[in-house]
Amino acid sequence: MTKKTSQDYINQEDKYGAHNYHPLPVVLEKGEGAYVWDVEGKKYFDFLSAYSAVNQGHCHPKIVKAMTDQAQKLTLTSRAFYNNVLGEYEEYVTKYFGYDKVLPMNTGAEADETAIKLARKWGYKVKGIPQNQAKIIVCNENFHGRTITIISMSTDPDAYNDYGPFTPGFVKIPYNDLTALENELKDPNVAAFLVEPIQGEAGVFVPAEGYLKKSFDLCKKYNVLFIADEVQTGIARTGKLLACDHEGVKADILILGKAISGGVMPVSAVLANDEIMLTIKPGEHGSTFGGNPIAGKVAIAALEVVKDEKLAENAERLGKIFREEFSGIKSHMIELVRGKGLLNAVVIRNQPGKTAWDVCVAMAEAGVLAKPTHGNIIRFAPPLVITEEQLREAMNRIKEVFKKFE
Ligand code: IF1
Repeated sequence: MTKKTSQDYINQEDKYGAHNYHPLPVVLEKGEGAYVWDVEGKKYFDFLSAYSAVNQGHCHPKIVKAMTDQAQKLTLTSRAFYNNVLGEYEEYVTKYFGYDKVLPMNTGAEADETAIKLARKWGYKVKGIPQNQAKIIVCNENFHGRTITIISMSTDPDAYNDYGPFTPGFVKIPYNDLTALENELKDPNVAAFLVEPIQGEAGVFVPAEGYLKKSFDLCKKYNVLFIADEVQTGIARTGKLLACDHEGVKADILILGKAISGGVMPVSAVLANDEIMLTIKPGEHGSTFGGNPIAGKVAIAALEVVKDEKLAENAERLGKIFREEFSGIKSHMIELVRGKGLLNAVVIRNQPGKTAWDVCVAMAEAGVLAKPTHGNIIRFAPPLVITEEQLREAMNRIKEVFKKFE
């Protein structure tokens, strides 16, 4: 039996799988720390981290152990009964982030949907918005997931084309625009403002210093909930535990996903205080796997790793080095580099044969994996466990790649 090649796996996925992605032609088989290996045994630096889900590094032994130990005991009870892990996890995660309560879900999209339901419920039950009139303000170029309601908020045709009719009740404003926000907040039917502290998918748009704090203060002025979607920016990615921490903002509703599990399984969480969280009564929301015992143990381990290994501090320090090094690359292809912590992006001046995709293919050959977004932006987000030595080695390879395009 000859060993299957990368192309064999690519052909297999092409034949039997939906074509809802266009991956780089790399077939991965193993991951450890900041590295992944393909089926031919080639080693790469992972500079995508599964879109910031693998902040703790691939297959972190402590997190994997938490998963395998629990998997031998009890994997799933559903919420029809109690179990001896959920309460432990709920206490741990609420104290970790400083909220009264958590509503456990699985994917980021489910957590965003949960936050939208919470905001609407609070709008009707507490703020007194007339039934079915609640509005939620969102930003242009947002990304909050792929469900019908979430793409109803989207301004990206690739996200919403041919998926109508759409969920009503969303007001779109420009990101990083406080005047536009205040104009909409004056509407008494607004329940919440849902925002990414940094717009990841849009291309790592970092808003002006103070935008989050001023947005939060405006929301309080008009009795509107401030909801932070930290699915991608959270869990130490931007150099603080949460991106909102850079401005001392404590969201009314905090949405977490991805790296809350270290990327070993889908875990997401919505955190809020009692006035908001207790508007949902028994039987009014739920999920089969939400809060399952394995998820609870995995999330505790993943969050302990963040603190024990000082991942936020590492992201802050190495992110500065990354942006300094990148700014030093003399290439007509590089328009700019931006980001915070180890969530960075490089904007490429695309030309035929010299596009962001071409750069990513060349980087893969050089042993560095990254992927373009929106055609000309390359996101660089290595696991936060990367060492300075590894980062500099990867940077040297990236510099060589840009030299080849000169
Ligand atoms: C894809 C990127 C896209 C997110 C924020 C919620 C979710 C995401 C801020 C939903 C998910 C993922 C989804 C994945 C690629 C990746 C992504 F921004 F991270 F790069 F798509 F824009 N809030 N982002 O970033 O979480 O349901 O996926 O667990 O759909 O292609 P999910």
